[in-house]
Amino acid sequence: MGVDGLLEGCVPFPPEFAERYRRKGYWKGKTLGDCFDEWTARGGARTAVVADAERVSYAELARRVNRAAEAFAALGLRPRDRVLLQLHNAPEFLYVAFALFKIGALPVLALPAHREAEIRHLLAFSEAVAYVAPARLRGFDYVGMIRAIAPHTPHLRHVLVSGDAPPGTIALDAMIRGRAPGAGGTGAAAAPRPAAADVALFMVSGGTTGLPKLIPHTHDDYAYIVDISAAAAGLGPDSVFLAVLPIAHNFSFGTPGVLGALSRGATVVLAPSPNPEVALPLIERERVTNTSVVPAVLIQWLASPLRAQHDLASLAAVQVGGSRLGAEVAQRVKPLLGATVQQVYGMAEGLNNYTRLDDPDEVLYTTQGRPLSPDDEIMVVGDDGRPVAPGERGELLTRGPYTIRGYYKAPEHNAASFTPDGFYRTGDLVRVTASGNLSVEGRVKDLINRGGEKISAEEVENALLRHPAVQNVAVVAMPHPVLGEAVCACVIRRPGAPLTLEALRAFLERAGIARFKAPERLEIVDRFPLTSVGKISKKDLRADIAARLRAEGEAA
Ligand code: OOB
Repeated sequence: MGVDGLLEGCVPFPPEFAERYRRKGYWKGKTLGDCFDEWTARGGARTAVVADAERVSYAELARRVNRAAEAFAALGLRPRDRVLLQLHNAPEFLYVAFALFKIGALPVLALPAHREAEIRHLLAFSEAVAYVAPARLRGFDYVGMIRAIAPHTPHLRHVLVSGDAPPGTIALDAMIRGRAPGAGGTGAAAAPRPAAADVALFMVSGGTTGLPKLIPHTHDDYAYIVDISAAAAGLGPDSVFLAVLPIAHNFSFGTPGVLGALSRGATVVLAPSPNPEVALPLIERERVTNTSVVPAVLIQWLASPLRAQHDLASLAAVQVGGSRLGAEVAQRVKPLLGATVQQVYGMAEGLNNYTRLDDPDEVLYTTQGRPLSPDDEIMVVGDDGRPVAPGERGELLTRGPYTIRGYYKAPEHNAASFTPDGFYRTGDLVRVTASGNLSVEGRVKDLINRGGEKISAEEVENALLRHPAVQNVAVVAMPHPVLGEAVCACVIRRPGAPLTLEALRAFLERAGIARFKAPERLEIVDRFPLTSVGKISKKDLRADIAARLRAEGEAA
């Protein structure tokens, strides 16, 4: 056990902060499993989850989660065991996540798009004892992947598969429906119960340096952000929330996302994809009132001819976040979708800023909102680390009742990512507007925000450096009309070695790197622009590419 009974490798909130957050009633001393029991008891026969043709009531959701919790305990999963969860937007995701919360085992939320390189790292780093995935999804064979990795991961004991579970794996469906060996007993009830102050789950960060980092949230802090974000989103028992982004992402999982909707007795509709041909008919069929999307998805919906063919009148509010939403796009939401736009500037590490539903249009369209908790502390600092003058641009630092104090087992990285007094350095350049809202205007961290998907430049560079034709490489963001940003690789070639974009992409795929990280443009260069201290000037590289794209656009 670490300090304060917190999982070792996690940085605790200092006692005076923890005490204040409890005294003010933010942290209620309930685990997410306790919260789930309250939500499902209240929800009863009402519909909790809709997916494909299936409709699951709150009562049935509780039964399935309890069976899964018992089966997991019978399997030998213990409090604090890590479980790598790589499920898509399906009810099984919720059965597994809540069952793990109940027994105090810790889900690590991987994205369905992660491939061998990321999964191998996450399994090894988290020392996960179990891995949960679909057998196949969108043509990808998850079982084949884990079979290739398993021999190198000594901690991994169980592979649980939803859908057709091949020999050597455990069928998740049987566990949830109570047919698994050991299920149906009182395993979970007899097992030790987790403490609300302990870690509940790990989110995966896009990372700014190298491989993804693990973000530990406690039951107390996560239950709090679920609750206040659900309130600020205006969710209630009559709401129908459509989850279109991967629910492994903080935005659609718990801020407010699926958990926020369930906390209010609302109905969650799980969409297998955010594409207009999937999402828009679901909005009509299920009378969806709320959803959360990244700007790239919103832009697709607004541009789709399908929009006019479906009755979207039920939509009350659309949350947009994950990357910067342009004011021109924001102001088209009301006329074209009939819904109020709510800008969300959040991060898996914690802090969530929202515009409020009753804000004036100016605020709704041109700002990324303000913190949700009265105890979210924010500070905008200049290069010298001192607060800038009001209204000036600087890096946003923050700490508060649901913002982590450190990444898991990453003391060196934490020393750079947090100030000595516990503020998280967001790496985002912001300005506080006259209305007291934040405007996100850029970033200091070396990361590409591809339609909300965060990509570490260093991680992609390290992978590309292994290509025989690559002598040196700098990976930078280039402007993209829909995604906002896309990945561009600037490469100095080894003499005489031919290289194409397709070859680079295929190389990364063979290396087991998630496809969304692969460059969409290759620039062969002779040398890199340098800063005054001789580092590669990514700022100049970005400007070069942007200028080149503009010129190409004009020529075309
Ligand atoms: C969300 O979480 P992450 O962890 O994938 O990414 C956080 C980063 C922020 O630091 C910022 O750079 C960027 O994503 N970001 C935005 C933004 N929302 C996030 N940049 C500009 N405008 C926005 N509205 O992306 C996330 C987590 C919870 C809720 C919503 C988004």
